[in-house]
Amino acid sequence: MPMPHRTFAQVAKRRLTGKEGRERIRAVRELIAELPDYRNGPYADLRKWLTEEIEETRVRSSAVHRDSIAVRREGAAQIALVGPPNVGKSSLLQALSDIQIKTGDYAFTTLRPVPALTRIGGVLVQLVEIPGLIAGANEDRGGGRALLGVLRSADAIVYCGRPGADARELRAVIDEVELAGIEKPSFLAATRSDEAPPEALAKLRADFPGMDVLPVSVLDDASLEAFREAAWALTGLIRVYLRTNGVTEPEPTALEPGSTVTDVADSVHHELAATFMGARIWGPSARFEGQRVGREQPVQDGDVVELIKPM
Ligand SMILES: Nc1nc2c(ncn2[C@@H]2O[C@H](COP(=O)(O)OP(=O)(O)O)[C@@H](O)[C@H]2O)c(=O)[nH]1
Ligand SMILES: [Mg+2]
Repeated sequence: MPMPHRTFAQVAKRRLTGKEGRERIRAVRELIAELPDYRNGPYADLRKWLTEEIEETRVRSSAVHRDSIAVRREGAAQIALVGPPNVGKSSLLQALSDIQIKTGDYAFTTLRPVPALTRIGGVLVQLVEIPGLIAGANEDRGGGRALLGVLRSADAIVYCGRPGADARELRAVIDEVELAGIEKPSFLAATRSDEAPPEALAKLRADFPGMDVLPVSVLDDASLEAFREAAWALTGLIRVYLRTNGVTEPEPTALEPGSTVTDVADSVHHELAATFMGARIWGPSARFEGQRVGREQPVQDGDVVELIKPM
């Protein structure tokens, strides 16, 4: 006759109290071994809870070393990727950059933020994977405070959720970020979308109605390109291509939103900003190609600008 599940839960809590690290994991394993082997119902719930305890204990032990995590900023903007374990964050980071990151089909493969540079329309942008952000992060569970600190300093956040996964996992992550008072431009990447039946994608959209949802798969280059452009749009930055003697430079200049032609000139040379006579402009801001504009003309993402230098 197995112990009633409520009694078992009490015994389990008592046996885990005050234990951390390896000792706690060993105690959890012993408890799991003692559980009756039901697939459903209260004993199955207990097994799930205990299994999660193992992961969370691991995260907590590694958290001792992550009180302050500084991710050195590189590139024109920093975008954090955050979501539950195993949704494909590392894979996405890897597909978008040329770094090698360990991935695995189990929880918490990576425990620290991992930065990587990706090129978006010729501009380098830093992506940072934030692994292991769990419910209770605001109380520093799983070293959550330091992770939230990284999110706070990012320019934008891409939430990652796998269609078909338990929505509560992603909800918990979003709740922690909101609880921390962090508000950034963001969208929801529906990861591993090649594996997702249309109903699962529709359900993800329904579960997170306030968010823009972008399906992405590391196996689909077009989806990766769409991801890059959506991530760029989050930064609010403007890419302007300089044109000199009729030749457009392939690498754009990244400028703050609200920039003008004078800021473009300033990015080339301060002195030029003081003396240039206006510009010709092609692209989204131009009423017609090669339009002549004044020094205060605002620029938009994708504009081509030829500065008119003094004689
Ligand atoms: N089919 C498919 N599998 C993926 C995709 N992205 C990740 N995976 C797999 O999902 C598992 C978890 O990926 P990982 O990047 O480690 O997830 P993370 O824990 O969120 O960093 C690995 O087995 C990956 O190979 C995807 O776009 N399509
Ligand atoms: Mg990972």
